[in-house]
Amino acid sequence: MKKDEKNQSVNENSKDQQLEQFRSGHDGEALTTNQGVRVTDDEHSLKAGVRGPTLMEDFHFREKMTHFDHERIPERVVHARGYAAHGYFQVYEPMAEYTKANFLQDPGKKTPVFVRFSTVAGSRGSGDSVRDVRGFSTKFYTEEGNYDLVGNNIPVFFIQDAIKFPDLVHSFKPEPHNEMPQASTAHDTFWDFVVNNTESAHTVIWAMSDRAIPRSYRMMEGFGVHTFRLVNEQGKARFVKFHWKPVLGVHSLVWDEAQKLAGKDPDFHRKDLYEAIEKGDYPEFELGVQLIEEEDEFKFDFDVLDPTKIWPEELVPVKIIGKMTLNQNVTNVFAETEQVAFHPGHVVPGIDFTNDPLLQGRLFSYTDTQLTRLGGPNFHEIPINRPVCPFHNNQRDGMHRMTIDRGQVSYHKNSLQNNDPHPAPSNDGGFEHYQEKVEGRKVRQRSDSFNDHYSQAILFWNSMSDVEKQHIIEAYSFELGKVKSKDIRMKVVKMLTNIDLYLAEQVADSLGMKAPTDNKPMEVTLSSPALSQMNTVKLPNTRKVALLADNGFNGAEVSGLMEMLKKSGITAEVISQKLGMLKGDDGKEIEVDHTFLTSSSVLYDALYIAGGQHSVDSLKQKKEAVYFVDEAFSHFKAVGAGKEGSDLLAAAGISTEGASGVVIFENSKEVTGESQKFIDAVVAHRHWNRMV
Ligand code: HDE
Repeated sequence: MKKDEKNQSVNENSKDQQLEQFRSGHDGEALTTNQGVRVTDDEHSLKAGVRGPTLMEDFHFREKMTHFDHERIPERVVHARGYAAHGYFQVYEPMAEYTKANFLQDPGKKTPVFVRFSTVAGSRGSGDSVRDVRGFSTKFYTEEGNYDLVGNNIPVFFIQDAIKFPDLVHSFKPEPHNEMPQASTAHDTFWDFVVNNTESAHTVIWAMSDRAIPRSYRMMEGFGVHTFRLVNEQGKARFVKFHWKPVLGVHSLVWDEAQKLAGKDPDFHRKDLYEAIEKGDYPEFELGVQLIEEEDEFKFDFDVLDPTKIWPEELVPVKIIGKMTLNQNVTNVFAETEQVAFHPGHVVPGIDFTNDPLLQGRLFSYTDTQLTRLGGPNFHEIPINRPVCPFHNNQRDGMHRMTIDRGQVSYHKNSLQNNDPHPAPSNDGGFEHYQEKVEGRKVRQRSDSFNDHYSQAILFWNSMSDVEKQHIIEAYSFELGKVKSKDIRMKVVKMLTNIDLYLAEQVADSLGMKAPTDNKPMEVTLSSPALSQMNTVKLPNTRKVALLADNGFNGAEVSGLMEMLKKSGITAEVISQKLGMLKGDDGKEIEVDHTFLTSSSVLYDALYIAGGQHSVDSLKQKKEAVYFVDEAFSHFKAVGAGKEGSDLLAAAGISTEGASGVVIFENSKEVTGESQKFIDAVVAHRHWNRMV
């Protein structure tokens, strides 16, 4: 069948319809064994006498226990902790000028996608909010096959050659002699690796920035990191870097909050994603491409093949080409999120590789790791991994083969089956590798053009606001404060003198050391405003406000506020001393969502203290309420309060006089104007002026 005739019908539901064939519900069904035999009793094993030994012939017991004994599969060697969702992608306009990839041509087409977000270092059960790079993997189920964009939320990587990946990972994983610390780079071996592999300097400063503690998976960028190629129908290729831009902007936690969240709610990010999708607040990301003409390969002061370098957006603009919407949670986390197998080598015609030595090594690693993790070579048949287009070849057998291949023939070339399945020429959809000219000697070397390890670390530092710089200083200070070796601490400080002397001095000072004075960073005057989160999009949508109240709260004010928040897409949850109903001063009741025991300010973006003297007086007596307010304020969050609510602020030692992001509703009957001020304060996300 010609490519054009087959499967032009891929739409946003194609993957879901395919998965539906494998879904199983058990409502109203009798319990059976895996052989389909009905089971009479699932609580008592078969015994010789009520107090006697269990009998081997109890096939139900044996089968149940055996299956349970083998429920676990190896977790991913990196990116073990993750969460995923389904959605679709739509291109804004045909991209034929740049690529022949079919899913990038028709703005009316919705291509199904599956996206998995992850942390890198932690085990499968580790906390979501730890300081780490985040994985951002997208599988596009296109009619030309699966295309995987397996990226991160940081645009550069720690190393320049894949051969060093096992070393990098060994250094940041828990140390082998005591298996500590979990999901953290704040230990000796990681920093030992850093100082001995200075190509890491740029990515490390990103990892020490607020990018490594995202507020939500929905609020972080994604990057393909490597340089790939887009190839059009005429065979013309261009270098490309891929970007995902979150419609909600790029937002972060503060470090104290991130650490507390790891205990208060280790599922913070997965819950956020799951709940947003359940509520219909579908996360959206725009796809952007940066393009460099092949003939401009050597025009820049970075090597386009070096994965430790960005292409500053101000130099090479990001062209926004489409949007991805995540609109469906998985049915079963193991079947989908855990068994999904991404691979940067899964490309479709129109997308191709470059010689980035990190990418080249990845092309080997991803299939290889699935062989162990998913138990053999047939993992492409697992429902979540199947393409939505047909696939045919002469590969056969292996563990867990599900396809029942008809016929006598399983080889190419053949005459017994008219040479089917037959290769397809490129004009019939066959993948044709870009014919890059390559020549060279076999060497174990790196190009000299990869030698600059610091200029873009400096560029990143230059691009940060003062607040972001302070956070970076604190992050290095935290991590190195946990490093036991003074020698390694000093070596990192020395390394920092190649980025910025103030940074080095401040970190050294926190470690009780003096930064060496015999070194100076190279001159880099460039900065990239696009790198600072201060310049990101700020929206009210899906922000979460904790509303502190008790009996006697100001009813008119609270209902007016709630209405205004809802209109802006902000959710409010009522926090009080006990669950149940609270009665307002107008006799109306509201339901309490959480108590001070089950909740915490770190779970919210902002705080509102309901007015009403009785309510406020009661909360003032409760040290948990006072702490809640104090903590939210100290995390720079918007704080609103009804007139009497300012008493609780005072109890927390917060002066409302000119405090940034604090909005007092003086006239609770006129909530509209005050609410807008409060909403603006929430939208601002953090009120950093409180730092000074
Ligand atoms: Fe990966 N990486 N990686 N990586 N990576 C894996 O594949 C590897 C790298 C990334 O949600 C593994 O299926 C090597 C860069 C993500 O399932 C493994 C190198 C980037 C995920 C592997 C890199 C990534 C992985 C482990 C150096 C950003 C999670 C389990 C050359 C562009 C995918 C698995 C998911 C997972 C190898 C570097 C992103 C072992 C050898 C650079 C998002 O194959």
